[in-house]
Amino acid sequence: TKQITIALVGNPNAGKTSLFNIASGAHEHVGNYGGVTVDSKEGNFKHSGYQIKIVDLPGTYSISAYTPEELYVRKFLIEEKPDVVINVVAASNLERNLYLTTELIDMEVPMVIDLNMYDELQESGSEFDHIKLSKLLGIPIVPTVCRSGMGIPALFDAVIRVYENKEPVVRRIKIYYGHTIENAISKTNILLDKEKGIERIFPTRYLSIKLLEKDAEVTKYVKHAYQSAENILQVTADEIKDIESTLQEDTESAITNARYGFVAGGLKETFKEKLKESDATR
Ligand code: GDP
Ligand code: MG
Ligand code: K
Repeated sequence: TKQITIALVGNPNAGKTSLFNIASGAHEHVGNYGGVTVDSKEGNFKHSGYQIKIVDLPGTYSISAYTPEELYVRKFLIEEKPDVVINVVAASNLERNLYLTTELIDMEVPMVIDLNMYDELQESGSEFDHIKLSKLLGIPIVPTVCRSGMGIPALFDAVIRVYENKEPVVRRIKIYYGHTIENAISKTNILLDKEKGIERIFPTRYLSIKLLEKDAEVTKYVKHAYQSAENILQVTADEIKDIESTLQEDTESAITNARYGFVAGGLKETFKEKLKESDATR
């Protein structure tokens, strides 16, 4: 049998541990994540002829590497390179949950979105065309209720299809950061790609975005791995200055806002929130 590793990535309380428990038969504590230690749990199970190792990672709202949890998740994705990532998304709070999704898209990881808490979405009366969003993103989206197990076999079927490259989804979207930032990304991409003989552990576009975000870890990595680092970082610093004078905001906020804008745009086309009565009668 073939062996693959799946990592669960998502906000706290999205249902990662519930999914982990059902899939692997484990009995990990489900509830509020309040522990001080940051670690992951591993379980094993079989699905469609595969021996699957499933890893329950700490919950995070972002993977920008500002908290120990975020650093842990990012390091895991980069160093362990799971075969497929399941991005567990709480359907009850799409806007906030999908922010992390934009970062996973930038990292270009093979992924499936688990649209969990589907029961709550249905009870809310809101309408969400997840099939349309899936097509917009180029990422399979599978509804589940991890509390009961609904949808979980279909979720792992999608994981296997992604692993085997059999998902009908043709092309994965890229987050569009707006004309000014995209120009800077392209320039940095060229410099990064010019250097030969580098083991590319990050996608080039991701490195460029992170350099523009002044990400300390990625900057350190580029310094260490690229012979022309000095030039690359100088050019990036100049680009940052240009961006900030053009947009009148720092590049970190511009990039963060573009991610939120991307999510809002996708939801505008696919999500119709049912207003609570108290809202509607006001
Ligand atoms: P984690 O923080 O991502 O590991 O999330 P947990 O698995 O600990 O789940 C957080 C809470 O959501 C728990 O109370 C679960 O019982 C509940 N939960 C998980 N999945 C679902 C679901 O699909 N529907 C509903 N209504 N609750 C869920
Ligand atoms: Mg958990
Ligand atoms: K939890």
